Amino acid sequence: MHKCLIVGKPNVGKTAFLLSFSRYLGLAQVELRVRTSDGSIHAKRRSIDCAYTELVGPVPHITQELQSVVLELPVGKGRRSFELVDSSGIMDGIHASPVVRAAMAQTLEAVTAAKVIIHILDAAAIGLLGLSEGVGVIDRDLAEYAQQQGEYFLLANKMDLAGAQRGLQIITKAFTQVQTFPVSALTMEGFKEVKRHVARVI
Ligand SMILES: Nc1nc2c(ncn2[C@@H]2O[C@H](COP(=O)(O)OP(=O)(O)OP(=O)(O)O)[C@@H](O)[C@H]2O)c(=O)[nH]1
Ligand SMILES: [Mg+2]
Repeated sequence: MHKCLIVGKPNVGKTAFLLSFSRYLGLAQVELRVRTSDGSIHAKRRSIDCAYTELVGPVPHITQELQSVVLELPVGKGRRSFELVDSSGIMDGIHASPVVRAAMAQTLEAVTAAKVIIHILDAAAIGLLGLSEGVGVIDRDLAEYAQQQGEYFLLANKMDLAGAQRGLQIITKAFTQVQTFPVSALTMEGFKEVKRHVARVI
């Protein structure tokens, strides 16, 4: 089964996208497969509303492991399953917490194994902060690496917020080679285009 890995800096909306896209594809509940950085695996079933309350929030580094759901999309005359994998946020520099460092290492390892990489940026934050502060070295490095690895595209998230249009312009100028979809994990804006693209690459 194809794995689509969601990556990006902390707080950009990776987990919100995982859950919101699952809802968009018709799920009311998710069976989350959680893989911690020490290698243990467990599953948890939640309604999407409960999972959102539990797993999404404004503090960075909420997600500290890989967590995935199996989803289905119409492809040709049939349907195809794929695993959408959410990861711990990665950032520039070396974090003070060993737990966060281990979680980031797990994300980077997953990047090297993924065939489809969905890189999320916070368009509203980038609009506010501008190019040099808003787009991290880690974002540029990731784009360079992932483009050579396989299917790779960007989601400019939080398009529902003020400043996101400016952020989107900055993103498209900074990543001219990369297909970019403006989305909102809150309103599901842009999900139709993402769904069509994912169906092409899985
Ligand atoms: N307005 C708005 N807020 C969003 C959107 N997507 C996510 N958020 C908010 O952004 C914050 C971070 O969302 P998360 O999904 O937890 O971010 P994450 O990238 O998984 O963060 P880590 O797990 O810490 O790496 C939460 O407060 C979300 O409600 C969006 O499209 N629009
Ligand atoms: Mg998260």
